[in-house]
Amino acid sequence: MLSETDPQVFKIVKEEEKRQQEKLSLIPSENFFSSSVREAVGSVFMHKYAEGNIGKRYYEGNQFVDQLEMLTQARARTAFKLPDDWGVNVQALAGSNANLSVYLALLNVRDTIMGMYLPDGGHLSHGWSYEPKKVQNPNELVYFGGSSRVNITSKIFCTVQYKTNPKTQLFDYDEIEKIAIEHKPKLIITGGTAYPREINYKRMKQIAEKVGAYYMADIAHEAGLIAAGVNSSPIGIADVVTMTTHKTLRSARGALIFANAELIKKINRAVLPGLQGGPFNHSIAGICVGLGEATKPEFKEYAQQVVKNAQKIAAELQKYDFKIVSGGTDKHLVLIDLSNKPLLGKKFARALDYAGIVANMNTMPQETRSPTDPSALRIGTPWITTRGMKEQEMEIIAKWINNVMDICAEWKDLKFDEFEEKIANNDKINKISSEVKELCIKYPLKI
Ligand code: DSN
Repeated sequence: MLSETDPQVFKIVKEEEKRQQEKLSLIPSENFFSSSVREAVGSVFMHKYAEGNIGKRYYEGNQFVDQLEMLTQARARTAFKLPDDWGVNVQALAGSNANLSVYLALLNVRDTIMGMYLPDGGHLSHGWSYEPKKVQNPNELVYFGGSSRVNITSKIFCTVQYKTNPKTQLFDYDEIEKIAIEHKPKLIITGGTAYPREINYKRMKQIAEKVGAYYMADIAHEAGLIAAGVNSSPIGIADVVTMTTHKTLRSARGALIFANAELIKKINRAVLPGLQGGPFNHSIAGICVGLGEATKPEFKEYAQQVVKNAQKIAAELQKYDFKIVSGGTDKHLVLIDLSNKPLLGKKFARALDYAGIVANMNTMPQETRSPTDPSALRIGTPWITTRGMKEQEMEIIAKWINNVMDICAEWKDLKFDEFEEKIANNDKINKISSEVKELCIKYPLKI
């Protein structure tokens, strides 16, 4: 028993459990898994090395790992309605590894990759670099990065990034096409972390075809919504589809890569021996269980409710004069532009956390501030929907969010540490935190 063998770690685990139980996670990339998923992740599969692929391992003793990986592949095929001539890799340890494997399989050093501009909602692994202390021109529709090549993708490849349309905050497909024609990327990427709208995958594939590029759709955020048929799918349209498994898909932490039979062979070689050693069989076990859950009718209802909840909370926040990027959401996430409010993302996220509402500061389209102190707040509904919350709870949560903004407005000009001192022991914030706790008790996590 951990409590006896290592009380120090046990205590930290219990404190985290209490935090998760008593606070509302509105971080759109987080979710709470079933006890079956967690049991599989904690299983004996964590003890086994299994470099290689099914039936062709470098170690003996993989009879059951092979069975597990075959079942996971089969469930992934079913969950994402894979065409017969597509294959799946379930071994990538995380989303960034999955993306790097695709690049390693399909590209050469210094090839050009074209992804979405990170502050507009792209992802680090889609080619991010920047110029320190330089404010980006929000009116330029294309971005070439800078000397600070913080992500390995920008060290290896030439990068060009497209932005959302400044007026609509949506993908501007004609503009993306122009950029692609001019810069001839070898790979075009969509997807990311803070784009609240559906992407027209067919149009993106047309653009890629026009310039002779591969098209990779990274659906990490919306994978569960796509599996449930609530968002449209790029499977069979894009050349490659990558995703993490632990966000809306509500499986264990890991990643899946889908591609046609020819590309998936190259990608398998890129995962191993290209980038990784042994797969995390225990994570694959959890992913397998989660994929099984994701094909049940209850999961479709869950995914539908996730979107309804996100749309409801966005609409409620608009009533309190919060500006919602792109005017709403098609998905599980809502990006709140705080430029008309007293607090921006950093202070607001910390104040909300004291009130028991966990969110994250975020950049937004036309951002002129640093990602360490940006203009927006990102929220999402996967976790609170797993708790069983519905539209009426979204009304309550939106009200709390607005109350926290009102309470903290008077401290908006304080330095961050002084601001935190004010909110740390504030009666009004503490009262909201108690109310949040009461709501959480009504919708307990099944630990
Ligand atoms: N960390 C993920 C997110 O929060 O969106 C992206 O990798």
